[in-house]
Amino acid sequence: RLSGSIKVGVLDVPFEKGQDKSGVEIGPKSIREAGLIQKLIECCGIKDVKDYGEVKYLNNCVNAQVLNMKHYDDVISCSRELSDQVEKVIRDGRICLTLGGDHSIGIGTIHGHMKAKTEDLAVLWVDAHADLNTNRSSQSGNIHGMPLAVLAKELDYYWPPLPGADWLKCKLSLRNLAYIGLRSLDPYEHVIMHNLGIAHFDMFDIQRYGIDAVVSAALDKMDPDHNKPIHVSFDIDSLDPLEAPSTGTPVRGGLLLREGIHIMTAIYKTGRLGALDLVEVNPKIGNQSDVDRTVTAAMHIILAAFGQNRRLVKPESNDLIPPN
Ligand code: NNH
Ligand code: MN
Ligand code: MN
Ligand code: MN
Repeated sequence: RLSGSIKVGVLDVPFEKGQDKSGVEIGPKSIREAGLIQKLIECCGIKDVKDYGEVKYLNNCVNAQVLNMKHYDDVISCSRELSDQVEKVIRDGRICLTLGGDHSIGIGTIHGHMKAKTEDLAVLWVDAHADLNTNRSSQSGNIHGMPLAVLAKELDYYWPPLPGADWLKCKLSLRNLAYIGLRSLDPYEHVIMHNLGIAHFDMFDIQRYGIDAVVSAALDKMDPDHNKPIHVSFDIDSLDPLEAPSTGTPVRGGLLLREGIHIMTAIYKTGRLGALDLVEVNPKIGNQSDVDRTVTAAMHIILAAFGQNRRLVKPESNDLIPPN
């Protein structure tokens, strides 16, 4: 079995300052308490899972401010530390599984992955939202709606100087990015998306072509030669709120869990997954059953990425239950 030789490193980022709602910082804890590490071993057959614990940061650019970027200093300080941690996990020869926290942590995880391997990463962003706002296009000032614009080579020119962010050197080419699950973009995000020709597959595409064809097309677009390391950033709000109600900005009409699992299985099969982020699980939203449903959905997504096989297999013996 392929997954037997995989090595995994798990990182928690209990960070919530990229958005307004309290609770997303306990996402990592809730996913772990549902048995994450044990399940990676038992359900995926992974023999080597290392726990890197929580990312802790010191606010090392206190009071640095940028127009319309809430908690700018915290986000930048946390991203810097996270980038170093992700780099370390990957340099240890492991696939880095990062548990968020809000989606602003995508800045640090992708940056760290690029530092460890190459700027030429393929990034699959599974989300209801594009997270492609600059500080001037954002209508909320929440940085969890901006990580890809911060990282994008092609959008460098649209940013004012970013104090305390001189370490943020690697940049992602938007040609290496593909989206699945989009259904809620801000006006300017639509413009960037189509102006720069970013590969995107929305709910209409999924309904029309089916999820299997959509993942293959996404892989072809972001990585035409099928040789790049892959980074998947999975926002739990890509799933339909019936599947994952406990999240800060639910949008109805989303992915079925079945489709989310199929995406991750396809990624696993490439053998090129380098890092996975699972973000925006907020256990303070909804009742206990909503939270359980959301956490188990997140678990299925993660396990599929690490090779859990849900297909029916032929039994070893054909003997029926013995008669009385
Ligand atoms: N586009 C909105 C914003 O920038 C919402 C972003 N919210 C998310 N993104 N949950 O995944 O504020
Ligand atoms: Mn997001
Ligand atoms: Mn989202
Ligand atoms: Mn379009």
